Amino acid sequence: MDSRLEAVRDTVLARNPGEKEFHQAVIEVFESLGPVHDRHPEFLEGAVLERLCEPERQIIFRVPWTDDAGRVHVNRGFRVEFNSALGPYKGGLRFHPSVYLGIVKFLGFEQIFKNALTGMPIGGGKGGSDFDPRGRSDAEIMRFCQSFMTELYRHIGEYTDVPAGDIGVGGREIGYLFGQYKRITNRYESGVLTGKGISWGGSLVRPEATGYGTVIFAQEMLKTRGQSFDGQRVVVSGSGNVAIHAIAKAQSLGATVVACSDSAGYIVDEAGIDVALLSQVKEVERGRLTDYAARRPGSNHVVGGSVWDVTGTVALPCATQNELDGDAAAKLVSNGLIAVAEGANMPSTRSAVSVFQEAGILFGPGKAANAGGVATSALEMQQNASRDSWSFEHTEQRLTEIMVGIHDRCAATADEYGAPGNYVVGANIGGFVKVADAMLAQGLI
Ligand code: NDP
Ligand code: 2IT
Repeated sequence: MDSRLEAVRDTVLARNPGEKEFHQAVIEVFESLGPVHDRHPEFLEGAVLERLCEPERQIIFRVPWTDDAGRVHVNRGFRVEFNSALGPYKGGLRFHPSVYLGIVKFLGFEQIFKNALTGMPIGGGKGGSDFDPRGRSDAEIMRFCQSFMTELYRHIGEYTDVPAGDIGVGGREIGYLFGQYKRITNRYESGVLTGKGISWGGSLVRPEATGYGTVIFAQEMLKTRGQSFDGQRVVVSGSGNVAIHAIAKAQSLGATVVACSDSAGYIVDEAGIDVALLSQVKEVERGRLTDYAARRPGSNHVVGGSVWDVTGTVALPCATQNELDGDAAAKLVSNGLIAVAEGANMPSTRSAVSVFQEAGILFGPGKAANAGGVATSALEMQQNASRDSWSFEHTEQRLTEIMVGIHDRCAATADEYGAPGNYVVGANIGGFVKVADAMLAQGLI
């Protein structure tokens, strides 16, 4: 790392003790930014990095709720409003027991650069709760969402902060959150949340957008080597929103997706994952991958182990942070991998990224490759602002243009800074310069 940035890094780490995922995300970005500071001494003089690493506002709140038996539970709610240089804070809400401030800050920090790369007018933020939705009834989920919004509503708004989904938060939760926001404020403020249902202000393609976008980004990377998805053998992790639509898109481009996973294990389906069955099991029935294996002849469910043991030419990690480590990366490489695109946020550890890059694997980092979700959220905001709704084809076309644009900007930025083919450098510098310029233009903020 550039020595001028080391002191800033040390201060950030010391000021935020114990937040190891936030540290990891900060270090990964700083490692790319030395050359930018050679060309832009004004970023150092203006202490842009010091400011960028300190969220504009952090909100932590109590979320009390009752289960179906009348028992009281207390969870912790978070919203980190990280940076509004380019637009209102924008980013998802995650409901998962592992959520704490360090996770929300890593996600919010990544979101700043991702959102800048989309070219849309959106700042960066993230939120969530350590609430565990697993095994909870619809009524319990609703009561939790209503309690969560009873505090959150005073901090958000279409011009202020616009949450959406992430792990554990999908269309059902956005519905309950929107209903409670409307009830408290007495405003039908469509643009306050994205990922809404189609009949009440949502955008077509938003559910598919992250997974589709990840595959479109990977396809653009493959094209630079004269290849495509056609005939590739793809391994996916996760089996939630991002994974399911990544699988569907990859198969529509001629690939065979042979494996996907959840937190209990993985399935191998040599004939190619049956997306309709996977969606029925995971999205409609909210079941487990064992249910898929039981209903799909020829598929196997493997308990424990790692989905990355399965041989593939393209890997799409679409579950969670740090799910793919250096050993898994080495195994994938030795099994013939040619490309990785991150549907999840920071799924590859730093040593995994080094293994991929040293082996010359095409590697698309999450802040570029999974930006299609938030970009389509921005398209939803655009439709809400004009009280319009676009067709699936038009919206998908916009998503495709945005993803191709992100790919090309990352590639061009990497070339410009002497790191051809390095999408990590391209994404970090491309996102950073846009935000840094806007921050300087807006004075000391
Ligand atoms: P979902 O809740 O729909 O699905 C999450 C999937 O990941 C599930 O299969 C889940 O398994 C698995 N998973 C979650 N946590 C863990 C864990 N600790 N260990 C192993 N498996 C785990 O979430 P999404 O599909 O929306 O999100 C997946 C990833 O994509 C996240 O990193 C998210 O930040 C990122 N992302 C999401 C976007 C979106 O638009 N939704 C946009 C951009 C990025 P199980 O059910 O067993 O817990
Ligand atoms: O990580 C992400 O980009 C998301 N979870 C989507 C955020 C959004 O506002 O659509």
